Amino acid sequence: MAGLLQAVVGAAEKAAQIARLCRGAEPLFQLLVAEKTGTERNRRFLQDFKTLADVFIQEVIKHDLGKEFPELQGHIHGEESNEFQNTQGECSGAGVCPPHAVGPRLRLGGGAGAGDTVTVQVCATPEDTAALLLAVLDPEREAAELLAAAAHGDVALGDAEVAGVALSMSPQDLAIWIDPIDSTNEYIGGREDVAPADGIAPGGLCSALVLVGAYDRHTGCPVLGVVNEPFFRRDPLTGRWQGRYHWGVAYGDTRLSSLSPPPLLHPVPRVVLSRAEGAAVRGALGPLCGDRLHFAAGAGYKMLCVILGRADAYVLSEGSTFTWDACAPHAILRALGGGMVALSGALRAWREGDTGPPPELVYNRPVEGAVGAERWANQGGLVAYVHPQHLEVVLAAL
Ligand code: 2IP
Ligand code: CA
Repeated sequence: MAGLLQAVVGAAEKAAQIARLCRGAEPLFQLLVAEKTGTERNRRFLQDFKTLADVFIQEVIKHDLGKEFPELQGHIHGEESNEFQNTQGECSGAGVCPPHAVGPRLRLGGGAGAGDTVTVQVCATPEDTAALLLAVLDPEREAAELLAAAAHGDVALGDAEVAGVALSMSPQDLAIWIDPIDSTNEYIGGREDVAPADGIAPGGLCSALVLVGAYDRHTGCPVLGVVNEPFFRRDPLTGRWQGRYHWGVAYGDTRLSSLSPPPLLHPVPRVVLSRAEGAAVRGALGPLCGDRLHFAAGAGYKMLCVILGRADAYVLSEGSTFTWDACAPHAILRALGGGMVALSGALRAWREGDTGPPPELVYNRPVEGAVGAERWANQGGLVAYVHPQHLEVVLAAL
């Protein structure tokens, strides 16, 4: 299929541009940080504009991919529901409705009356999109217009390598998971001065990522992933944020990536954990890893650390990540010869003496009996790795 990779990379890049715009354009930035600053502006808006930015970015990706590949329409999912309402009612958005999307989410601006629901989406023209956004943001017309213009703008990738990749996958066999902004807290916090340890930043703006992954509708296997770092570095001349992106394809025997597999340098893995990881995993991995144990914010960022070889494994004991966090990085890991397994299943197999590769996470199977976002939790934790040797060492230690 010509152009799928280019379309996903392009959509993620447009998302990254909007993420930068929300921090860089004053009318948007004021809204973004309103919660923190406690100004009058604040009280008028939500629980937050950040949710709107997140939802809108997701809708932009959905719109652009669906337009180019109509076969994907109805199969592009994301973390957020795109319905906004100002009543106590339950979120009725199609698709995933995360727990924090339940209940009043955004106090609607003057453009919509009490009880109205606004379905945030990209319309046919920038004017229509701005008008729709204004129903939520009124009277912040400039903010609505800035967002609409960015959504309808074209992204010039200029990436000959990406343009040259023709894949033998057909879009009617694929579906998409989007995390419009992973590590939202760090995105809002906006810290730029967090010093990395061994190349791994414990937090800060650099851990906010756009994640877009495609999986096989039938097998649930991740096949194509793009991880975009909107805040990779500031241009030393202009002071503007510059991003970068990474991609990978793993389909049949095809393995392609913008990156080379990181070399196996040390038998003892450098492991990255959530700062919220529990005592059991910390206690088991501490003696093994010593000063090779690191902590970082952002599920996607920790997976990216493994992709880039800054860490050899990301271990998580809880079901606190979701399909949209893992699909894109997982596809890249597979393209590099690694993978992502459910920790609980891998440990069970290990203890039973099963020496084969443990089953990897899949993306088409909701958790039975679960509701809302929990349907798509990566239950039983996970291990992301590049080298199977490191996976084994981690499982043995746990
Ligand atoms: C979050 C975000 C958090 C992560 C959590 C994700 O996604 O990446 O940082 O927790 O698992 O679901 P932690 O930082 O402890 O790894 P989002 O920011 O999109 O809600
Ligand atoms: Ca996320």
